[in-house]
This record gives sequence, C-alpha cells and structure tokens, in this order.
Amino acid sequence: MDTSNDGRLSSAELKAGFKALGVEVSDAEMAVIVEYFDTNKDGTVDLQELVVGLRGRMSEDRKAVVSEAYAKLDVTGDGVVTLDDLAQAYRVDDHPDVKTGKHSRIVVLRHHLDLFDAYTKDGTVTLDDFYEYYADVGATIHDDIYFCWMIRSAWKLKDYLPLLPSADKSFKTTHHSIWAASK
Ligand SMILES: [Ca+2]
Ligand SMILES: [Ca+2]
Ligand SMILES: [Ca+2]
Repeated sequence: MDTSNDGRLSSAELKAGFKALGVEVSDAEMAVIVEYFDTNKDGTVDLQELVVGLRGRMSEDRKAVVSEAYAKLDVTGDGVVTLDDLAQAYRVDDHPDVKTGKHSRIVVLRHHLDLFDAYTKDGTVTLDDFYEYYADVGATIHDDIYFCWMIRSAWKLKDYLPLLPSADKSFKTTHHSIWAASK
C-alpha cells in the first residue's frame, strides 16, 4: 500500500490499497478510517498506528488498572519508569539467571525494562509504553473484568485477589515470576 515508501500511508494510498482489495471507499469514509488510525494526528497512518488500530485499544477500565500498576512500578515517583525503579521494585538476586551467574543483575533488569518499553523504545518506560505492552498482553483477553482482575493480582494492587491456579498460563508467564517474589 505504501507506494511512496515513506513508512506512512496517506489517505490516497489507503484508498488505492482498499481498491486493490476490491473495496471502494468514498472520501468521507476514508476520512473516518484515517481519523480512527491516525493517533498522532499528522494526517497519515504509520505502521505503528496501523498495528495498534487493528489490534484495538484498551478500554478505560483497563487503562485505569494498568495506570495503577504503573504508579506502583514507578517507585521513585517521578512519573517515568527507569532502571532505578526496576532495581527497587524487583528482587533480582533471586532470579535463576542471576543465581547461576548466567546474567548480571543489570542485564536481567534491562531485559524487563525492554519488555515494557514497547512503544518508544528509548530505554525508559512511559505510561504510553506501558499501555502498549498491556494492550498486547490483553489483546487475546476479551473480558475486561477478567483482565483487570489479572493485572490487580499480578501487581498485587489494592484489594487484589490472588491469581487462581486456573488463571491463563500464557498471561502468567508474561508476568515474570520475579514480581511474585518481590517485596
Ligand atoms: Ca499518523
Ligand atoms: Ca521513576
Ligand atoms: Ca520508552
């Protein structure tokens, strides 16, 4: 679709793309489509916007509980999550790779930071990165209540209920066992 090869889809390119798929879209419809995907409002749709748009965004309920987890991870309380925060939040000395000497503490912490640094990939985790990470994690979980309960439990947020043994295994494994072992 990206005929100009600039990594972004203009509404003309999108229109041509739809046409190639056999779908005729009017200019008015195209405007609605671009409006939906174009989150940074620059009038074009880049790959990231397309991926996020197709995956779907998180509901306000989900965002609220993910924000709570973020506030907990931001131990230093400066509004951004860095290695400093992770070093205080995670007790990595008990991590298997650290114990066996396979990786240093810093490597394990860096790995976790990279995991959450899902959107801007700049070495710090903003709330948007964190939303992005959990939008991916939650993409296959269709029930908001279930999702919120799992986040609450995984991060031991206020009034959390423990995860049941039957809880989604893949979800649990993305929740790195070290948080469970943390203080
Ligand atoms: Ca855009
Ligand atoms: Ca911080
Ligand atoms: Ca980032």
